[in-house]
Amino acid sequence: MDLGLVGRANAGKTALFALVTGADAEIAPYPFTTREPARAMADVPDPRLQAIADAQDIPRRVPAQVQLVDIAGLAAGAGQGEGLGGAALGQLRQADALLHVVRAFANAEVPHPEERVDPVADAEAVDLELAIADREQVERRLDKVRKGARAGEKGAVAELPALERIAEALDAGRPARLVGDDDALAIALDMGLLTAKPVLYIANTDDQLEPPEGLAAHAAAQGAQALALPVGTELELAGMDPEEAAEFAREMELGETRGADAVVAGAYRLLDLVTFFTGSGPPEARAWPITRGTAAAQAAGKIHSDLERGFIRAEVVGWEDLVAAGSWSRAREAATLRMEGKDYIVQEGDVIQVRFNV
Ligand SMILES: Nc1nc2c(ncn2[C@@H]2O[C@H](COP(=O)(O)OP(=O)(O)O)[C@@H](O)[C@H]2O)c(=O)[nH]1
Ligand SMILES: [Mg+2]
Repeated sequence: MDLGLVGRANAGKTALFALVTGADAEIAPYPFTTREPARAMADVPDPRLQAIADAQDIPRRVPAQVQLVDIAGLAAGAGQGEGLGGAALGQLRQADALLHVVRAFANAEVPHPEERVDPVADAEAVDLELAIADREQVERRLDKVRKGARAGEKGAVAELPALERIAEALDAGRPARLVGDDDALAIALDMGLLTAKPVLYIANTDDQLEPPEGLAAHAAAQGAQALALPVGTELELAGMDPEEAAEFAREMELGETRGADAVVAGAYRLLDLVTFFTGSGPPEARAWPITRGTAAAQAAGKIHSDLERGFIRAEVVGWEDLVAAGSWSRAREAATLRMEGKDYIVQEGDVIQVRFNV
């Protein structure tokens, strides 16, 4: 699952990328230090995984992961200070969701394209740029599909009204994710339209833990959510030894969980995945992301193709019942563990052991 970073130059995209993935990245107050898209994985924090493993003394815990993509800046548009452009945006079409980093920190040493800090205006500028790129892409597709529809091609005839609705939404200043009907949204996502993707706004603050006034409202109007993260401070904390960092976080009243975890957890929720677990005993408990509505046999195939091919049945228990029971055998005794067949739709938080034969 790919999360693409967007935002104006010097908003702190690369800093967030480094914070969340722990990857070395060049963070500098010059636009366009990022040339090739950088990619790195981040673990998705999940207290359920820890609880499942703790309850059964399972040493190895393998969290779900997401990939962050920090796109290359472009020379074109640099004068306007947008820090994004056609080709760079193209690198985001594959992303499953976007993280939109918005500058809300003051630091005068870090140049701002317009020499002011205005989170809502910045967010609007980037969103407009995304919408323009989408609109151009829709227009190109419309040209093709209109021709096809005139020639009586079935697919084109079916697609045309949906495409027109997407164009209407964009022309009215609405992102494609708010087009309002499922057919059109599916087409928009399939085309990789940027404004169709789920997005999480991240206000890069000095130390505030709430997004600035107006940004949450802007996010809501875009069919999205916003959170705040003092990326600079969090990066400093990440560089300290854990005890020192904990002390510092207490003094700064930054809360117990580190903010980067909240970003990854929030982004993961955006993807609207279902998480199931394996971990019926040592040595390993693991979280597995699947699309909503996946049947047990296909879910087993995520673990290993043999498990799908030779699927007999799945033993399934809700993670809370397993934790309460303390072990797989006690969950069976307590009758909270049940047998499910290959067509069972895997539910959020299921812990699964697959019986198979190949
Ligand atoms: N004071 C402060 N500076 C930051 C923060 N986040 C990033 N910066 C600085 O802003 C500059 C640009 O950050 P960078 O992550 O490269 O921005 P990008 O262009 O969006 O990738 C760097 O000098 C960072 O150190 C922050 O939260 N607070
Ligand atoms: Mg950067």
